[in-house]
Amino acid sequence: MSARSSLLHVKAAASLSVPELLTSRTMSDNERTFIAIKPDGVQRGLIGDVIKRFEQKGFKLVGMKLLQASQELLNKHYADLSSRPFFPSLIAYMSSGPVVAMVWEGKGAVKTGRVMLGATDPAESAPGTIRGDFCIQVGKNVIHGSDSVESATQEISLWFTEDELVTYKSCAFDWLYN
Ligand code: IDP
Ligand code: MG
Repeated sequence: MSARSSLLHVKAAASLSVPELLTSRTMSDNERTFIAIKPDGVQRGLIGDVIKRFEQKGFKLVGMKLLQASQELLNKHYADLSSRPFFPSLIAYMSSGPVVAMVWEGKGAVKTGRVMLGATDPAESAPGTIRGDFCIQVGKNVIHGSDSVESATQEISLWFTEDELVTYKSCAFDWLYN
């Protein structure tokens, strides 16, 4: 780290509150992604398996709720797919039962989360990924994950209010990051 960037870090740290310093909220390890276990994943008893994978990877859970998603929420969530022929069946699928909405935090959480999910079509998803291990068809592919940092920000604000997200330091933090 150069003297200048080191000085900038000191200046940035000086402007933080103690909780912010404790949780390193200025560092890149605070990237957040929106993950949702879809109705088939909930009904098939896969909530624990999905959470376990994100936990054991080292990501930190900062928000979670079980909810029946409204059509309005789902129309907004999948707005970019509204012209696709499968859109009506996608909305019907996503509103066919409760979903588990989660926010996971950690360095590279968006990109790594997508790798952990596997390809959209389970027929193409590698073994070892969630879709590769737990499902068969694209119309019942168990899980959603944000595809970019920008869409993660937008999806998190769509599904969660700020006070539903928790800022804390994981006891594993110092064993996960240099
Ligand atoms: P992603 O979930 O991997 O980001 P997207 O292309 O954003 O994939 O599609 C959103 C969701 O729409 C998929 O996860 C899947 O549930 C559904 N979907 C995508 N393509 C098809 C299709 O060809 N037929 C039926 N459903 C589809
Ligand atoms: Mg997508």
